[in-house]
Amino acid sequence: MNSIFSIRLRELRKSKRLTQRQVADLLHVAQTTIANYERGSRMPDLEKLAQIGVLFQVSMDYLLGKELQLLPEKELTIPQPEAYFNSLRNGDKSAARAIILRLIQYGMSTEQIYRQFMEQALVKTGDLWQAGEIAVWQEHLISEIVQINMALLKGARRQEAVQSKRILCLLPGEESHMIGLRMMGDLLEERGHQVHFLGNGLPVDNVFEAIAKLKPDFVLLSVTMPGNVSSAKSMIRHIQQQLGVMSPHFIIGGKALEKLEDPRVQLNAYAECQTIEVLFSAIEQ
Ligand code: B12
Repeated sequence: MNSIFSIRLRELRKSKRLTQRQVADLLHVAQTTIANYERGSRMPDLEKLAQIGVLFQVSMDYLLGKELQLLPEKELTIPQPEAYFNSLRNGDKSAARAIILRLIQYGMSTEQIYRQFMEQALVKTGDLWQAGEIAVWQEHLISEIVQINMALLKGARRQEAVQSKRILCLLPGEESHMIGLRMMGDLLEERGHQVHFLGNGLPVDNVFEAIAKLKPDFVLLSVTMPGNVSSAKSMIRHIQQQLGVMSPHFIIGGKALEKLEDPRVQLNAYAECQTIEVLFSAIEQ
């Protein structure tokens, strides 16, 4: 086993005043893995070794025992949204992942990464799709990589449920735009709420069953395509009729609602929100 690697990892971790747990969370591994690396009883694979290098801004050679070599200047600067978009457009999963890891390392919040990198890239994708410069398969690929990166970020920011509002997230009717809602759910979870994401395509009876079993305080619905507003409306009406005063509060959001006049009243929802700040205050007031 490479004892120089274990010594260097320990030194680097201490110099950054990080605990083994924090490093484990950033690298998306168990704390025991880091303990084993530092004990010299286990070596990381190449991908993890590269991530450790990015995390501590040193080369892989240095980690393995060569002279100290700092990472090249370009790898030390904060990645820009354009670079992230380009990695998505090229379908370059590992470049996209490396950018997200660097943003974590620079201490950028999940909300900032979601807003400034992912949402911006997705909106740009939509504009290019409309202009005929991006095909639907590319739009699918980009969405897929973004969701993989979101899971990476979520793993790095594990959070215990402490605020204890139970929240169910789902999409009505034929709606398949789920990234915005996922972002809202992740940010609520990071804040300590208990969130379940049920995704799309669930018939109303199934949603009813889930609500009866999970007993959420709030159900979050997202509607992007105008044609799905009526499904959201009938889902809310159906559940409210079945459960009466026991019905959870429905919070609606998504671009389709921006074109409606008073969507909250039209859909008989508890609140209509588009931003995380408004959502936090609706849930936590
Ligand atoms: C990715 C994408 C897809 C992916 C979705 C993948 C997935 N798993 O989510 C796929 C490929 C499946 C897809 C399919 C389609 N799409 Co599409 N898609 C997009 C794209 C590029 C990005 C959407 C996105 O994730 N945005 C980023 C998120 C973060 O933003 P957001 O959803 O707006 O959410 C924000 C807020 O609205 C809010 N929010 C959203 N929901 C909720 C809910 C609550 C409770 C709260 C509090 C807040 C909230 O939170 C977010 C934070 O800012 C958009 C372009 C765009 N401008 O958005 C087009 C876009 C939405 N799609 C469009 C179209 C036309 C389609 C298709 C018909 C054809 C196609 N392009 O393939 C199908 C229809 C599918 C269907 N039945 O739903 C159009 C819609 C036009 C319209 N209004 O009628 C757009 C705008 C593209 C365009 N420029 O024309 N799409």
